[in-house]
Amino acid sequence: MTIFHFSPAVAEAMHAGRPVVALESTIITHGMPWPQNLDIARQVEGVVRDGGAEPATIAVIDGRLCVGLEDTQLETLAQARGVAKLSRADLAVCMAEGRTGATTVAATMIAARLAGIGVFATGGIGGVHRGAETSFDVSADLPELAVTPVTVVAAGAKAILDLPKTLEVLETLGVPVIAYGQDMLPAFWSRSAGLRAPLRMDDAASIARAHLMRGTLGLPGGQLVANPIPEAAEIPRDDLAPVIARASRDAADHGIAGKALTPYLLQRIFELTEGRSLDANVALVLNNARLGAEIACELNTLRA
Ligand code: PSU
Ligand code: MN
Repeated sequence: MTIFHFSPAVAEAMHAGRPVVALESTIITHGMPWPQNLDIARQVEGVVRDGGAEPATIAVIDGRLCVGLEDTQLETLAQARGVAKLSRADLAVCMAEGRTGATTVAATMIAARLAGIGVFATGGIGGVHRGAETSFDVSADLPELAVTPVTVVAAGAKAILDLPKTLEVLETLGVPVIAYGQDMLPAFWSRSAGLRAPLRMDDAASIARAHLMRGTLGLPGGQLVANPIPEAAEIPRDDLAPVIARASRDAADHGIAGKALTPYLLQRIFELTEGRSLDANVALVLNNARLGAEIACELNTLRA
C-alpha cells in the first residue's frame, strides 16, 4: 500500500537536496472562503518558491497522504464541500477508509516529519479556547508541537483564543515560543497580543540552529515561531476586540463547539469585518511563507 504520494516537484526537490517548506490544507478548506482560498494558496506557494524553497502543500486525497499538490488537486480541494478536517486523532482513519481530508497544523506536522521536512509555514495555530476552563477545548496542535520535531512559522495564536492560557500550556509542554524580531507575542491579525513572548530571535539562521540543537539534545517536539503581521496589514487589537466578542457570543448561542468552532469563528469574523480579516490573513500567511522559506534554506545550508 502506498501511504505517501510526493508530487513530482516535491520529489525532485527532495531528491536534489533542495529546501522544502510544508503548508497545511485546512486553512484552504476551513479557514478561508472560496474562491479567494485558491488564489491565496497559489500565492503562498509562489512566495515559497521565490524564497528559494519548494512548497509542499499537504492533504489526504482518496486515502493517500499527499506531500505537494498538483494545481488541479489544489483547485478541487479549494472548492470541495464537506471535506474532513484532520488532526492527529482522525488522520489514520481517513486514510484507512480511502477518504479525502484537509490537514490541520497537527496533522501537517505529522506528515512533514514522516516526509523529512523540517519547516512548516501557516497562518495561525490552534490553542486554548476562551472558556476552556469549562469546555476543555484545547487544540491538538499544542501537544503536537511538544512531540513532533517541526519548526512551525505562524503569526502567533489567533486572537479568538485565550492567549495567556495558550502560552501557559505551551510552556508546560516545553514548546519554545519564539517571537520573530520583537519582544511581544504577535496575535495573528495584530502585531502584539499585549503579552511578552517567552523567547525572541531576530534571524532565520539562529532559528535553524535552534531547530538542529533540539535534535542534538534529543528533545522531541518542534518550535513555534511567531512572526508578526506586516504593519501595513495589521488590524489594531481594539478594533477587533468587539468583533471577536460578538463572534464568540454567536458561537455560544448556536451551540457551536469542537472541531466546528475555529472555522465558525473565522467565517463569522470575516463577515463582521466585511472581509477585512481576510485581507490581513492573506498578508500574514504570505509573510510567514517568506520566513518559512528563509529558515528552510538556512537549515539546508547547516545540514550540508
Ligand atoms: N488558523 C487560521 N485558519 C485556520 C486554522 C488556523 O487562520 O483554518 C486551522 C489550522 O488548521 C489549525 C486549526 O491547525 O485551525 C485548529 O483547529 P482546532 O482549534 O479545532 O484545533
Ligand atoms: Mn478544539
